[in-house]
Amino acid sequence: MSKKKILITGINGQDGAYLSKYLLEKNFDVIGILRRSSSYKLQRLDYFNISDKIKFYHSELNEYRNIERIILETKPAIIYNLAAQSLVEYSFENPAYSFDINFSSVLNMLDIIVRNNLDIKFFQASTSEMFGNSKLDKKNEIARFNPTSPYAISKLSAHQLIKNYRDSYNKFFCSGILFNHESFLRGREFVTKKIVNGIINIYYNKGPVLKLGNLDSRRDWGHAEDYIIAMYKIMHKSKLPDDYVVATGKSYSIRDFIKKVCDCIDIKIKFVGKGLNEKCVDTKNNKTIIKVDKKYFRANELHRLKGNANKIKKKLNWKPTFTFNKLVEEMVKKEIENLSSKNNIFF
Ligand code: NAP
Ligand code: F7E
Repeated sequence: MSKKKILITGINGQDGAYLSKYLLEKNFDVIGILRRSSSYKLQRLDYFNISDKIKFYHSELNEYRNIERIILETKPAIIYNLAAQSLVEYSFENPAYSFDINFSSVLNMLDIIVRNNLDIKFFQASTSEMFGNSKLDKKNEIARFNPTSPYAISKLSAHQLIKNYRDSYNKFFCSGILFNHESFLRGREFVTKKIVNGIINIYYNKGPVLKLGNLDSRRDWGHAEDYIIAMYKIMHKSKLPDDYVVATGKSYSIRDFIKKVCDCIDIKIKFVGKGLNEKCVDTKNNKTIIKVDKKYFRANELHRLKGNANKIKKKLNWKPTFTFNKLVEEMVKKEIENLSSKNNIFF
């Protein structure tokens, strides 16, 4: 019997790499869409040693005709749409592009499936950013949306579209409302990877002082490995198509994250000063390791996020296996291993 084909957009992103590995282990035929680039782009898939097991197509996500050709040619059973302009701060600089990739491209793919009457299931990577700032402590699937960035608005539009197409055309289209999830494979512009990489470099490589923005915001951080299992369960174990919050239910500040990283490598630190003058200092030698920099503050901040994942826990028997401490410890350990390895990976 031929293997089931799965098409993944954003295959060389953090989640694309973890999901590809998982699906290959389950004996699926994995096909990936990459955007063309003048430089080598398969580092994350190479990290898992799986690049040669995947069939690649090249396309920008917003090239309608090319995406249609790929879908018609491959006829996958499921599309996991993981490609996105995923950096919140960049969406303030380039909202139109963020909207084009995160919303219009989703509309195009759904339209291609419906117009060609294809029997393809579709997973959309929705985001906790859609909730924005609100008084509700733990956000579930029916919490109010109040997006605070062009990124969040583009993702919310796509999220609503998934539901609309599911209801209108009776399709197996689902969204995972994913809270922040991290790993060693996280892009270095995101705060967790930036902190781990920055602090390890200072201590092992004499890197420059790390500059960060708002240290007070709080996030519900899980591990990417757990979150791609949630994606899999939503698409393979759910009888009916639906949307699910994926979260740990705990939240920590950026400051907490810094403290835990320093704890892992046995550095004693203290925070001194206030606001833009705040610094993080190594108490052993009084050396400044982190400075607050205005450049990394956003036009509009989402102050705190915490999710309620009871629905996916009950209906699909999913639960996170990584605690906050275990996540940070793994990120630190792998960053140190990478720095001391000859085949240093640079994302
Ligand atoms: P990521 O590491 O930033 O990966 C995004 C992928 O999308 C990259 O492979 C990127 O290609 C690709 N991409 C970007 N623009 C594209 C374009 N114009 N055409 C084709 N491909 C394009 O993101 P991630 O952390 O894996 O997240 C996966 C998905 O989950 C994203 O949709 C994100 O918005 C969503 N999400 C993530 C989180 C999280 O905490 N990680 C939480 C909620 C939702 P390059 O490799 O060429 O850059
Ligand atoms: O910021 C603060 C920043 O960029 C987290 C994406 O995967 O998760 C991610 O979006 C917090 C924010 O993630 C720096 O102000 C301080 O409050 O790591 P981040 P994010 O914005 O939460 C959601 C769920 C997604 O869907 C997104 O695709 O950290 N912060 N200083 C900083 N953030 C960054 N990036 N850089 C700093 O220097």
